[in-house]
Amino acid sequence: MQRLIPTLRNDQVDEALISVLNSLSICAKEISFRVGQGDLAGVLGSTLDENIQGETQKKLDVLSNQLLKDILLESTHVRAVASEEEDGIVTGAAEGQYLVAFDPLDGSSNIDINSMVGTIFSILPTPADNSGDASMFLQPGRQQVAAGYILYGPRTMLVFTTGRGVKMFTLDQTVGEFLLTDADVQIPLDTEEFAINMSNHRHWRPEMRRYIDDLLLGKDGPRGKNFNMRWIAAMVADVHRVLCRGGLFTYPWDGRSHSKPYKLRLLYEGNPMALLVEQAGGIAHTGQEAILDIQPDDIHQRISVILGSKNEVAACLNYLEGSQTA
Ligand code: AFP
Repeated sequence: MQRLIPTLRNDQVDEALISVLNSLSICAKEISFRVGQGDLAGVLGSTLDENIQGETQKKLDVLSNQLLKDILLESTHVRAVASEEEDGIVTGAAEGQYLVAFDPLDGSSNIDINSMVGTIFSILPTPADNSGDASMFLQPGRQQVAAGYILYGPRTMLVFTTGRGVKMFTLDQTVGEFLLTDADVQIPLDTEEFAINMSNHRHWRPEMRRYIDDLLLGKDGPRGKNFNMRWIAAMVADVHRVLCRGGLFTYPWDGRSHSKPYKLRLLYEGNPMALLVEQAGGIAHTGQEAILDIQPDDIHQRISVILGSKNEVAACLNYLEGSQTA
């Protein structure tokens, strides 16, 4: 099986980007080890701090964030990083060609129960004006030069795209190498599986409630077939399942909080996952527009997400036709 760097060279990826992806793979091995140690290394539980999102930080959130910052900002190819766990951007080499936005440990609420978590990353080109401030990151997701995630599950997997399709690598713990295990990921066009946090049903727009209610009616309803539901409460794991066997994943608009009607972040959750899904033949949408077309106005901006199997996302969007915000 092919290793990471030869695979990237086969795809004619430029050496600077290869170096950044290799830095991410080094972080992945260390985080994988720490996640795997859990209580044995005293890294479970929460800190006394909150992040910019107002969320209590888990010890592993902070550790993973620090590790990614340290290793990425050592690189002369990284101009700056933006993180879910950082209020603002952290600048690096003035000559760095790339920006890296990341969620260091997505699914933190799963850490203490030994469920799946992951690191999500998005790599953007440093803009020509190279302002050195957060505005550098405010680029539509279509500008990403690479995006992906590391999933810390029974197997540690590195999944990413550099714009030439989606590849999956599995960490061989015996030699500490990521080996290519899927060279061309394709999302099935149709599915019988959906992923949503059903406890928010009463807060959704009526059009989204009707779409989900029709899924639940199964073959007795207008869809004419039965559906199954999965919810891992870690986007990285739910999207991995969609890439592996199809499905529809959504975290739609809800009226719980008028200040925060959306849950998922654009820069380091929506955009990287949207690039992967589109590269694998699926659709990634907000209900109003393709996620990759959004012009960001803040590095921690949140959005509605509907992504997965092309024909099922299209069916969902038909229900939402004309609704203000899905
Ligand atoms: P945490 O990282 O705070 O656990 O949040 C994970 C997440 O941002 C995303 O990965 C999940 O899909 C979603 O939140 C889960 O949200 P619920 O807690 O509403 O299930």
